[in-house]
Amino acid sequence: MKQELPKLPYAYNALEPYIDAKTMEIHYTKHHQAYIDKLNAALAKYPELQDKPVDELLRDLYSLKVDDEDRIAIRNHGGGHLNHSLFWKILDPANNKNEKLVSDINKVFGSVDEFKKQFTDIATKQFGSGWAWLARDVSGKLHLHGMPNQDSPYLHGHTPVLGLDVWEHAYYLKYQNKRPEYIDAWWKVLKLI
Ligand code: MN3
Repeated sequence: MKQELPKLPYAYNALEPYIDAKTMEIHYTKHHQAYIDKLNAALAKYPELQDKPVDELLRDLYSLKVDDEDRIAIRNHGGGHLNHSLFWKILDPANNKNEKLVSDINKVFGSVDEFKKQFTDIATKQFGSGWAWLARDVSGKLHLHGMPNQDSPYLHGHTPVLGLDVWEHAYYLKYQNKRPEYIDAWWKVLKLI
């Protein structure tokens, strides 16, 4: 089965004024779609992999029987597809606070404010394109990661919980080079914690 763009559960302007409608539209219909198209192209000659969930493709990336260039494409575009699918969900303005997540954050980081400080620092300092991640390891413990490009926490067996896209395409129209202002706005949109 070919991968498809998941439905965006809210309008492009739903995150205004923090994330503008034009950025949302381009990010979702152009950038996310391009990752999906390129992932489908990379999987075209491996029918046995097309029904495997994308997170499993990433968890098992180095044992997949694929050509090296296709492995790179699966890493980049499979990652891009999954990362953005999660990004739209966690920013849903209909989300409520996730009490379990807040409780786990308090246990690991001491407070939500301290967690935000550390996560913001990673997002701010990520060199070039990439993401800041909060992810759970196999035991459920929370970890912070800064990862380049579209690399996913699944690549090292972690399950992503919160991800902040700091590629310039995520903020350049509204915030230009001011990544810290975009990160600040992103926290205002996030309802989960
Ligand atoms: Mn993006």
